[in-house]
Parts: sequence; C-alpha cells; structure tokens
Amino acid sequence: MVAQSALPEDASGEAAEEIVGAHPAHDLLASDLLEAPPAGEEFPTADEELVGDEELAGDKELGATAADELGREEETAATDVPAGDALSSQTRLEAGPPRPSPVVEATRPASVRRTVSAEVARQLHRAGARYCFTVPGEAILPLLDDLGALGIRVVTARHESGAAFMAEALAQATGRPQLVAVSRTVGASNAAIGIHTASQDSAPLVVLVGQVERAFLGREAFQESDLVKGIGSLAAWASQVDDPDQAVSILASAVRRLATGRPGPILLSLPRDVQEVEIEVRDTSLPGSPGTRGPAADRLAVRRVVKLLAASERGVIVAGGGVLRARATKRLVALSEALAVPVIAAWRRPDVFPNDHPNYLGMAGIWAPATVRRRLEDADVIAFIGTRLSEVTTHQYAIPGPGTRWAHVDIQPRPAAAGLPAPTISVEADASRFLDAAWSDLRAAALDNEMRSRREARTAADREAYRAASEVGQGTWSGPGVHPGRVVDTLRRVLPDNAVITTDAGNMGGWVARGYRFRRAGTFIGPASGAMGFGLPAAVAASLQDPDRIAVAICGDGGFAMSMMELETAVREGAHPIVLVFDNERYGTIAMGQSREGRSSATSDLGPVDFAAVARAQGALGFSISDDDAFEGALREAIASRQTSVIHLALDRAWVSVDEGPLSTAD
Ligand SMILES: Cc1ncc(C[n+]2csc(CCOP(=O)(O)OP(=O)(O)O)c2C)c(N)n1
Ligand SMILES: [Mg+2]
Repeated sequence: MVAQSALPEDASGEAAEEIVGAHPAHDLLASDLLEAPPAGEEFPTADEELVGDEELAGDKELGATAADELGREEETAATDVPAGDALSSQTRLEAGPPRPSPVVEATRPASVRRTVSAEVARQLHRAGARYCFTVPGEAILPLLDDLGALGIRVVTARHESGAAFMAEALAQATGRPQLVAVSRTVGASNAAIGIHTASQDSAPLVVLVGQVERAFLGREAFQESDLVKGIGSLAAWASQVDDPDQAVSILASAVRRLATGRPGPILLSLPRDVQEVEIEVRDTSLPGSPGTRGPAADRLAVRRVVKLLAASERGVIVAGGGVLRARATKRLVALSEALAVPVIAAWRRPDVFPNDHPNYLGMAGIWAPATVRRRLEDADVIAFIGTRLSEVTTHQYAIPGPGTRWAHVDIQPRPAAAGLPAPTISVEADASRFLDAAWSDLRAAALDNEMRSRREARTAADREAYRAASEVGQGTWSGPGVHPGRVVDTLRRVLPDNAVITTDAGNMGGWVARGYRFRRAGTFIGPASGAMGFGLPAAVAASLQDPDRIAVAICGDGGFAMSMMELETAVREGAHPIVLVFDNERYGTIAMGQSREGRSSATSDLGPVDFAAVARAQGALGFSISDDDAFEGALREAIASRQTSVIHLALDRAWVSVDEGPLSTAD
C-alpha cells in the first residue's frame, strides 16, 4: 500500500507534522499532480466532473444528463488544476493586460429582446435545470410556457408539497438546480416544506413563485404576502423582480448563489406582469453557472488532517452529502483503505460508502445501532467530510466529544457557534478536491505500520460488532402482519444494487436504515429535515429521471397519506415507483414518544385505510400483504409490471421501533 516507515511515537497531529509533512506545500502542488502513483497504488479515477455550460446548453435528450449522474461514477481523470486553465493563465500573464481586440468584438454576443420569463427559463436551463414540478396558477403561466418551450420537463403535481419534494429529491440526487413553480402565497405556502427540506439537505432547489402584478403589490391583494421576507426567509437566497430592468442582475445573483458556497434553496418571486415585459439581454450565460467543482483545499490544512488521521489510534471519518454531491465515493474508499481509517455515514446519507466494505461501520443518528455512537464517542480523531454536523448526525451535538480532536472538511466548515466548539482543523473545500489533495499527501507520507495494523485490527472488530447489531430480520414471527425486518431482508435479497430507495419520516424507516445494505452511491434519497410526505414524491422523481432503475419508497401510513395523491402524478407521467406502506394505523413514532413520557397516545391514533384500493383508484397496482410469505411475490410482481405500485403491509403495533418490538427480548 502506501509508503512505509515510522511515524513518531507521539500520536498528536502536531508532532507528526515534522515527519509526514516533510515536503513543502509547493513541492506537493507541483509534482504530485504530475507523478504516476506508486506501483500497485492507483488513485481511483472517477467521479464524474459536472457537465459544463456547453453541454447543458445543447439539445440533450430530456433527463439524460441527470440520469447519467445519479449513482454513476464515470472514469475520468482527476486533476486539481486542469491543464487548459494553467495554460490560459500563463498566456494571460505573458500577454499583459487584456486589450480590446476586433476578434473579441466580433464574437461578443449580440443583444436580443426577450421577456423576463423567457430569460429566467433560459438562464435556469443553462444552469442545469431539467425538471420543473408545478401546480399551475394564473400568476405563473407565462413562465411555465417558457420553461416548457426550452425543453425543461414540466410535471404537474397534485399538491405543491409533492411538487417541491419531487424537485428537491432531484436537486439532492443530481446536485443540479431543479425547479418548482407555484402561484402566489397559497402555492408558496404549500411548497414551503420543500424549501425547508432543501435547506437541511443543502439541495439547490429553485422555487419560482408567480406574484401578484406590480400595481397591486402592498395592497393586501388576492393571495398576496411579502414572499421574500416571509416564505423566502426559509431559503438561502430570495428576491423579487420588482423592476424588469433589474431582472438580469437579479438573475445573475440567483445563478451565482446556485453555483457558489453551500448549496441551498433559492426563491425567486416574479410578479405576473413583470414576466411578460420584454427586456434587452445579451445572448449568453450568466457568470457563475454551475459546472465547476467547488473550492480547492488549502494544502497545509489537508496535510494536517491526513496526519491527524494517520497518527490516530481510533480515528474515524464521518462522511456526508458533500461526498455524494462531489461524486467522490471511490476516492473516499481509497483514502479510508490507505489510511486504514473506518467510515461512518452521516444521517440519511447511508449510500456515501459501500455498506459491505470492511471499513464501513454504519450510519450515525436516529436508528443507528448502539455500536455506531459508541465508536464515535471512543474516537480520538474524527474527520467530518462533506457533512454539516447536524443535530441528528452528532447525536444531539454530543459528537465530537470533548476528548476528540476533529477536522471539518466542508464547503462551509462549522465555526464556533451557539455554544459549539470550532474544529481542531477547518478545511473549506469541495470534498473531491480535499480527497485529491489528501491522496497526493498520502503518497508522500510515511505511515507507521504498527499503528496502521492496530487500526486495522480494531476496525475488523468494530465491523463485526456493527454487522451483528445491524441485522434486523431475526426471530420467528407468525403475525398478525409482517415482520418489518424480514421485509427489509427481502428487499436486500431481491433488489439490484442500483435500485433507489427513498424514505418518508417515521419509525418504519428504522428497519431499512439499520438493515438494508447500500452498495452504490446515489441509491438513497431521504430528507434530512425528517419531513413526512417525502417518500412517494421522491420516488416518483427518481423513477421519472431514470425509468430503468427500480425506485422504492419506504413509507408509514401517516407519511404516505400526506402525499398519496401523487400516485396519479406517477401514473400520468409514466413513472413507476413501488411504495411500501407500513401500516400500524397510527403516527407510531409520536405514539412511542408519548408512551415514553407517560402520556396517552390517543392523539396519535389513526383509522384503517385500504391503501391498495387507494392505489387502484388512481390507476396504480395495489397489493395487500398481511404475512411475511406473501411479500416477496408481490414485490417481484410489482417490479415486473413496471407500473406504479403500492404494497400495503399490515404492521402490528407491537413493532414499536427497530429497537422495541415483540421479539426484542426473545432475540
Ligand atoms: C410534516 C411533518 N409533520 C409532523 C411530523 C412529526 N412526525 C414525525 S414521525 C410522525 C409519525 C409518522 O407516522 P407514520 O408515517 O405512520 O410512521 P410510523 O412512525 O407509524 O412508522 C410524525 C407525526 C413530521 N416529521 N413531519
Ligand atoms: Mg404509522
């Protein structure tokens, strides 16, 4: 593996610096990118670069770009500084300051007249948007036409929350801006849950709201509210185009926000009459369109992180959505293997690392087996890569513990805030660029073989403990209803590695979170906001994006009923998600909390619904399953049908959670 010799006895990162960091930073920068890897040691190629403007502007088959991305890591060379860039900057230096030239003048894009809504559509298309989900309203009609005219697929949903969740799921999965278009305050209010979810998921959701016409603004007009100060405050950026002449500069700042910093939702409010005003625009894309990787990592800081991990006894990497977004899973695997440091996934990002890899120790947060939290608490060093250290991932901010030295590698590393400490080392970087730089450092590094093998032995024991604690299908159960763990075991056995799982909120997700094995990046879509109603719309979106992949939504009866009318959307649009509804006729998670606090759980009770009939009423297939043996047949039939399907699973209330059920003590 990696270069071998002794690291210092002292396990502290600072002491290690002298030996590991023997090369000055500029040596590494200059030489490592050009050198071949050491014999037998290949850096994983990979990790698709984001598609640039030119490709996006082309007349691509709808959805093809996005479909290529979800879960696919293509074999492309990875370099920090593209040769072309280096050359052009050099050329600029030699040529002196830029001078106006006739050639430049001749190729300068001509200015054209275009309506505001046409320009909004064009710039968002250039920024990568390929889908717009909507519930149409009179205030957004011009924009809907212009989006459709550009080839953006406009999908009409049954409710704005479903529309927003569909767009959010695709934005999360592709890393590209995806759109939801709604009308006035009523539409924006219904979409608000998607804005909040996109914020917690760091997803580039674009919310386009048709606002009342300018002349009526401020008069408490029909369905009017201050969309920027109100619902827009949930977004990372919000603006309203009050003056058509400002449209281009507002759009430029919107596109810049989408392309830089921590991704998040933006809201653009467009008064109805402004959409139709013609303005003069240059026929070009706005600066800052997505298409490049995020910020490069500071090489010295990277080296310090590598050293910290290399010198650790019980180091661990916690990896999150930033790694998925950067398509950097293969690089993370390589780093983890080279350093012999195991990986724990951030909450709701279980597909960030192959779950069957010997270095994978589970997902943090709600439903994590006890082994995960213990391992995080025991860590002397944690490197958080591409994750925002959410309340859930950090087990209510208990991780990292006071005795843990930790690094935060993220596009927006955590400062000391709200009583929380700042990291020992902070690296503001795109995850893939950090991993590239870390790999370069590793090749020059000297690793202590003894420490490495101690880490390997510990990881093997930790992996075994995690594996044992994360099996969910044990025990015999003859009903009533299904054994939820066995349902998950069946999914594990039947679904191909590239199947996409989406999840709703609720305890039924616990069996999947603990027991399913994600083997490929891009195979899970879940809301870090814990929003109910997400599962089905997300699976509709995943199936629309790539109809050849199986998309399975994991829902409870409560969460599914919040968006079950989107089954009709799926049927109409030719998507074919499979929805598993675990029906315990209650808001089970809340009932559990109420019982634990000694309260009555009556307010969490729900009545029976025939969800299979609900499916059939909307043109989908419906299966009613009340025992374990029937599930696999229904699943296989649903897969083979390529139709939208609901598998309604009766679940006895004795199955309280993945930690508390009728067999908990027997097992
Ligand atoms: C939109 C929304 N409202 C309320 C909640 C609070 N909440 C979390 S889980 C849950 C119950 C979910 O019930 P169900 O979908 O049937 O799943 P179960 O817990 O029964 O498995 C509720 C109400 C939430 N997370 N999201
Ligand atoms: Mg329920």
